Amino acid sequence: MHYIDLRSDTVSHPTPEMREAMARAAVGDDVYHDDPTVNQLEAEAAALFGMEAAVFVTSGTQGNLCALLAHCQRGDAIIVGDTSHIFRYEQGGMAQLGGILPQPIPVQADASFRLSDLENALNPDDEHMPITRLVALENTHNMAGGVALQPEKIAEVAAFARRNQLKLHIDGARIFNAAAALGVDAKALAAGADSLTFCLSKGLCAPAGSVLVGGQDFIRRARRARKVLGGSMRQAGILAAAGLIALRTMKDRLGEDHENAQLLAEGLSEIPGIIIDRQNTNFVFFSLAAGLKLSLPEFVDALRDDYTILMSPYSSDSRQLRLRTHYWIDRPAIEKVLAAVRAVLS
Ligand code: TLP
Repeated sequence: MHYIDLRSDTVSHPTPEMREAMARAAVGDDVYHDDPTVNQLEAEAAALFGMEAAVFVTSGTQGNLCALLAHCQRGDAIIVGDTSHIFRYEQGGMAQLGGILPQPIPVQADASFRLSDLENALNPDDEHMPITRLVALENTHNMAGGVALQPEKIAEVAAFARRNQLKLHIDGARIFNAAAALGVDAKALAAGADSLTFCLSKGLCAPAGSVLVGGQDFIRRARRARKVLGGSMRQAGILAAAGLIALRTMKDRLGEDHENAQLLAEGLSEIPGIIIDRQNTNFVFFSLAAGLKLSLPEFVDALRDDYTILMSPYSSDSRQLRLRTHYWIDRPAIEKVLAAVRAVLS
């Protein structure tokens, strides 16, 4: 059955070109640094962000955790957004596996941090307190509705980090969406950062994998962290081959997904009973109006069962839904979704 799947961009499948490249990929044992396709992916990824080195990891979660383990010691603290993916949706891996204490601060609507919040969260040099070692940003910001963080805001945090001898890590799971939305080069969004993770398997359509970029010594430590997390793969060139296509051809078309998200939001806003909450990049958040007869589960079930359209409720206790556009959601699919929502709510 063919579904129009708007639950996330993680559901995107590899393209035919990726499958072809995967079948033909030259491979070796990546734990011996012998896989030419992985090496190529890492070299291209590092160059794209103006960093010295890169390591191919299994997922965004693993990339972020490898970064924190490589930057911090047990007992260190990091300043992180209270709605960030690292803090909320990665099982507290930093604390669970790394003995690192998260110090959450509020994330503003534009995904930035207030300087006063950063300053208040920074521990003084006092033996009662953990040593603050790092600040983590997220771009685009998932819980802030997919908003792209502006380079000037990144620069402010980078300057704060430098002044206080902190490292700056960026969870750039969707950094190319941010670059497309802001009309800047991805490198500009890594300026001042010590490390950045980006995902190949979200809007870029690769079947699996993320890349962590940073300095040479940092990446050596991150590779050790990846090993202990069980993330070192062998003939991983099969996956990296899809990643190379993602980097070379898919990152530059993400603007289309943003246009489709905008069209979707515009169309939905004209349907009685729908309230658009936020639309940024490839994200659309909307709510069902309180007066509707239909409950949120009934709405989601009707779209799935009668129209083969998949949507995710944002949380079980709200009437909000979160949609993401991606490569496999084209204009005709947007039209079908709008017609289906109109029919379900009529
Ligand atoms: N996010 C997923 C879910 O985990 C919520 C999604 O569908 O959006 N950073 C950010 C900003 C993310 O949104 C995600 C995935 C990750 C990191 C983790 O990536 P993976 O799923 O590859 O571990």
